[in-house]
Amino acid sequence: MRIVLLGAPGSGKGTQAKRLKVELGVAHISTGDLLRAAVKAGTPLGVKAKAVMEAGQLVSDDIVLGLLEERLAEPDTKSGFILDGYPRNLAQANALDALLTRVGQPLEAVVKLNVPDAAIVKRCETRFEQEHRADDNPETVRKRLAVYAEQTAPVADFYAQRGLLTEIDGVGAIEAIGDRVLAALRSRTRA
Ligand code: B4P
Repeated sequence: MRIVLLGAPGSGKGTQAKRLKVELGVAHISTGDLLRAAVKAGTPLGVKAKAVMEAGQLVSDDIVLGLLEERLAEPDTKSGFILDGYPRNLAQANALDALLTRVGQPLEAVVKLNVPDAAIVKRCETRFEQEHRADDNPETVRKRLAVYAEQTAPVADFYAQRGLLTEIDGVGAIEAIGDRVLAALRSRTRA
C-alpha cells in the first residue's frame, strides 16, 4: 500500500508509522529522519538543513525532494511505503504527485492525525527533556506549529479533493490510535 501520514509536528506520525510498517509490510520513509541523518553525518546538505530545522522552518523543497527520490528508488519500496513528514506544503504535494505518476505508483490513502496544539506542546516538551532534540524546545515547537498551520494544513484539502483523505483522532493511547488507523486503511482497501 502507498500511504501518506499527515499531521502537525509531534502528532505521532513517526510513532504510528513504526507499527504500520510492520503490520502492512511496507517501507517507512520519514523525511525528518532522512534530514536528521544528513545533519548527523555532516554532509553538505546536512550542514545547510541543520540551521533551518533548529529554527523550526521547513528545509528547501529541492533538497527534500532529492532525498525522497533517492529513497523511493530503493528496492524495499516496491511493496509499498508510508511517507511520514512529506509533503509539508502544496509545492511538495504537487511534486510528489508528478513523481508518483511518472513511476506509475499513485497514492492509495492519506491519513491525517488530529491532535490539539496543547497536547503537541506537552509531548514535545517531554521529548525535549528526554532526548534534547533542538527543534523540540518550546519556542521552536510554537514556531513549527505556526509553519504547519500556514503551509501544511492546506495539503489536507489537496488530498480531500482527490478523495484520498481519512482523518483520525490522534489523542489517546498509542496502540488505540494505531488500531484506528489500521481499521480506516482496511475499510478503505475493502471499499
Ligand atoms: P519530523 O521529524 O517530521 O517531526 P516530528 O516532531 O518527529 O513529528 P511526528 O509527527 O513524527 O512525531 P512523533 O511520532 O515523533 O520533522 C522535523 C523537522 O524536519 C521539521 O520541523 C522540518 O524542519 C524538517 N522536515 C521534515 N520533513 C520535511 C519536509 N518534507 N519539508 C521540509 N522540511 C522538512 O511524536 C512526537 C512525540 O510524541 C514523541 O516523543 C512520541 O513518543 C510522543 N507521542 C506520540 N504519540 C503519542 C500519544 N498517543 N500519546 C502521547 N505521546 C505520544
